[in-house]
Amino acid sequence: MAGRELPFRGPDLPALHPLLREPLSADHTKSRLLGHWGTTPGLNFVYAHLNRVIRRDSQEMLFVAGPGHGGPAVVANAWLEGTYSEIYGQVGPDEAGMAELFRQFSYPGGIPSHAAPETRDPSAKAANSGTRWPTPTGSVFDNPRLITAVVIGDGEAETGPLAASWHSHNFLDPAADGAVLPILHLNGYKIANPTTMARMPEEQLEQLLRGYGHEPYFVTVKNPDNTEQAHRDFAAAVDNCLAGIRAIQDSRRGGADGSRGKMDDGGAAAGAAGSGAAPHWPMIVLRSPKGWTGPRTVDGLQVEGTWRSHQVPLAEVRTNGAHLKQLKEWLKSYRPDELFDADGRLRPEVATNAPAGDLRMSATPHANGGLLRTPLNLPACATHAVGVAEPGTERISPMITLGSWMRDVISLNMENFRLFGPDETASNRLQSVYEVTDR
Ligand SMILES: Cc1ncc(C[n+]2csc(CCOP(=O)(O)OP(=O)(O)O)c2C)c(N)n1
Repeated sequence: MAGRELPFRGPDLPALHPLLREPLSADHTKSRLLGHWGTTPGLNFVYAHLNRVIRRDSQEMLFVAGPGHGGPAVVANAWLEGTYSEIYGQVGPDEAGMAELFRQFSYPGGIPSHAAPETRDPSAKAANSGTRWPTPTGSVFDNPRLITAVVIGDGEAETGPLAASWHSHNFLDPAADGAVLPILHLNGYKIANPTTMARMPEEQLEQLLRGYGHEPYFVTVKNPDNTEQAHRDFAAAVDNCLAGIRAIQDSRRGGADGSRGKMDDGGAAAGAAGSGAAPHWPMIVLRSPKGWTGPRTVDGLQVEGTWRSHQVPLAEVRTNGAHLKQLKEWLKSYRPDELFDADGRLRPEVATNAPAGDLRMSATPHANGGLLRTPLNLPACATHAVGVAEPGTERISPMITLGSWMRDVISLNMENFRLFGPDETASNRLQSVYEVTDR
């Protein structure tokens, strides 16, 4: 996979010095600044914590970023884990590679500022707020070892598709399927306005989420400077969620034949945690400041913890010396020399925080259909052909004919094909499929 070229290389920039080993000057920056900072620290925080449990438990996990505008987070983590360099050989795991990564981010011939399918690192991701929860649910169907973590922005949570997605766990069978771990990220703002969920009284939000069938664990970053507290609290919440997921699954899997629960028994089999009661799937509500760890104020106005951090918090670094100085201080605050060695490679003690090989969320085969798909065994259409001696004389339903072909497709591919529809399989005349599969 190494060495794949990007299709087109945009204009060259003056040398970028990502590790700030040269004094930062205005022409080390791009003329057009583009990207979404506000959501990014939250995504990084969650990603790092998931890495901890992946390593501890050898847990297969998939990461879905509902706030797909936080492209910097998913791209950076794919690079830090080495996956990005394995795919794009010219973006190596060193200072030169980092400079090229920074150059190509949101730049002609490079990669989009949003997490996007055309960026070919295989981490699961989304570019559009609100539309992605079906991805995690689908990813764990018949995938009992997988946990898919999905970060949901509070702005995204106000969209119709996302609001409907809270019900999707009702389609999961704890015996045969994996689990989805929703992480509702209340950073308080969408693009330019406050969000409703972040302003609900906590008790009301808790009742709402319980009503949807979840067991919410709240983590609140009360003091943005006290990152240790935040890390401890979030780690405990992740541990509680994993324990809760395993308890639900164990209670349904012990001695079970692994077959799927049926929805036509009133949902009891699909939702039961042993006793027949529907389980409350664990989830996390993370309240953290938007743009956490970024510039606290700019030009006398609060930025961290407000909507002003949504995109580019320091927009005038080329023309405003105070902004440039703040940018330097901000970047230095991450102490790059403690993270990277003289060649710009991640220091081994830092690199080991990420899992290895296929357990890396950026490399998981669960997000790479090209590695997992197997061809369908398709019956010949001709065996379902309908003889029409003369046009307009016979009454034959094309949908019923299609249904009998679909029946044969299902019976030949019981392990890797599923017909999925909310309600209209029979009313759309595909009922022959019920000869070989349950509703
Ligand atoms: C379907 C869709 N509509 C609109 C947008 C434009 N958009 C980009 S960011 C954003 C706000 C997202 O807010 P939130 O989910 O709270 O994310 P965060 O605050 O973490 O950035 C919107 C509406 C989008 N990306 N997708």
